Amino acid sequence: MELSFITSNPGKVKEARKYLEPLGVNVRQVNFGYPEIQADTLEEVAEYGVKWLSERIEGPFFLDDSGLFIESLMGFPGVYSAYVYKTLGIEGILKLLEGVTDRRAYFKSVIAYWDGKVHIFTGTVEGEITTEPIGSDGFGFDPIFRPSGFEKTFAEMTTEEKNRISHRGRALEAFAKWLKENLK
Ligand code: ITT
Repeated sequence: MELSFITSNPGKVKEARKYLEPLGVNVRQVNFGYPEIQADTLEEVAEYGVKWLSERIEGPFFLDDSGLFIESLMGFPGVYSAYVYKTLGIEGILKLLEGVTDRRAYFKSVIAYWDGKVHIFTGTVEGEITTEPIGSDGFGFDPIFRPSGFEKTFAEMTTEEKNRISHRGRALEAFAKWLKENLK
């Protein structure tokens, strides 16, 4: 079967394909902008987006709303991660954390799937923000995020390595399990 992944981010699509293609699901990237409302949680943003899209897009589809939550910044940039990435960027985050010793952070990913109603799948991964960007793979904040228990940043990992432990990998795993059980 074919599922549309509504996203502007090819890095997300690459990760999703690794999980869903083995199930026989062909993932098609559809770059169709949708409103990302200002809300307190990624779940609310994802749910609003999926409902808005359901009135404009045919067939089953899903989207992924993610964020980086930095403990010493009270969870910032969190739901504002896309905007902060585009404005402050990685260097801006490193500047905000200059001299800060508590560098704990986590990524969270919310996948919202629409098949006539909304199904939500989430995943998180804990780690820390490095003091400089390291690595050139992945996308977004990957060069400054080192998951707990690992020596490498996400940007130093292959897609497979990142998927095994990442927020999106966890959410995709739950989504894939659900698809397997429900698409028989
Ligand atoms: P779409 O909304 O079009 O899917 P986006 O890149 O804007 O793409 P999000 O709003 O979900 O996606 O992402 C918020 C920000 O967090 C964005 O700047 C991403 O680059 C970054 N981000 C999301 N997932 C990430 C990951 O796995 N590794 C590094 N950065 C990530």
